[in-house]
Amino acid sequence: MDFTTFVKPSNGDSMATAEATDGNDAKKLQFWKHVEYIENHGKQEDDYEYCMTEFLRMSGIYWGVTALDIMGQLDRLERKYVLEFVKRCQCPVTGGFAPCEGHDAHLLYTLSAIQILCTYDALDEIDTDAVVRFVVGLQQPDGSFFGDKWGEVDTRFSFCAVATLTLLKRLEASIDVEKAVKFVMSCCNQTDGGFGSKPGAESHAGLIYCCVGFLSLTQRLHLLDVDKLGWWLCERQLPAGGLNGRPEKLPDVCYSWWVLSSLTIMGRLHWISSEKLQEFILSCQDLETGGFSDRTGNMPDIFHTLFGIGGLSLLGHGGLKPINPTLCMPQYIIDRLDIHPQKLERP
Ligand code: GRG
Repeated sequence: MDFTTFVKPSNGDSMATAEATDGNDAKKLQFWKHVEYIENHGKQEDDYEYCMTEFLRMSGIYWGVTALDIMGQLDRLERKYVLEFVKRCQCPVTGGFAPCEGHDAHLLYTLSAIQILCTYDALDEIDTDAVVRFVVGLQQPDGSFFGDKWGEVDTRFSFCAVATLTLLKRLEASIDVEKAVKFVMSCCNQTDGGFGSKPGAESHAGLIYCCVGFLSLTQRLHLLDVDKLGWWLCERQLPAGGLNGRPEKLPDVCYSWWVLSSLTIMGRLHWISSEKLQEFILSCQDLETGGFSDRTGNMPDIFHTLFGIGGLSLLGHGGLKPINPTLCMPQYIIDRLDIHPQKLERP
């Protein structure tokens, strides 16, 4: 697969090198450098890291497409080639999507594929009935979801299933929503109000996003202990401003998405210091190449780039389009689809 074809030919000098640099750069969003970083990501097909991440290529494209769209720069990618790649990854047998050709279909990449198709308003170009059959076939008698035919169960897959069906507008008419809710609630920990990957598993901000997002999509946010969970989530902010994913862990830019989106859905975004978090996120920009890393000074990657930009959008940073906290897609697309994930008002 030639990913270079996803990127439109450059029509001038590198914007990254043309952008002036000064001592305050780490405090400002390096907008054009990030745009160029995402464009270049698709050109590095001989790069070791790029090759080693083939198994998650579909999600990588979703991260890049979404970040560019939030920055108003979606037209830098070739729509036609992105869509051709996505369509080649739909499995003719199961109906689900693989991360790239030659791999097995999985719920994780099926959601990413549907998110990309929605962004390009191209759902009519694939067999959506087959996708619904794939998702429905993965629900288990206890309401949980396998990620694929190999049978791993995880609350991430519950989220991916309901998010995919919501985007296809087939949620109520397909799976057993009540049982799915019961399973997710069985993963809630009474001590901190958080959620883990399965019943009894430790609370983790990434899985909390999946479960809060799941409850937002199924209109069941009343089942949350919002004050207890909100308190645990805002305790994730460390003195230097960054957020970790559970106690005693290091901060990581990606929790700017998992924690902030959950707090936003619960109407409690104001419980953390926006100013200090923005400072931390901006300190994780690579001032030379663009892109965001997990922590200050580390190598950037496309995953942290989306979640850095997504976090800044949730915090209302200028120059970025609003992002939907439940589906991690630009709000204008969610509006176009006429989808309404539940969100609590600030008390
Ligand atoms: C549509 C945005 C979107 C997502 C789809 C797959 C998924 C749903 C969500 C993944 C949520 C998740 C589990 C995120 C955590 C990712 C991460 C950085 C895990 C690292 O965990 P550890 O234990 O790191 O290695 P810590 O930070 O705890 O030390």
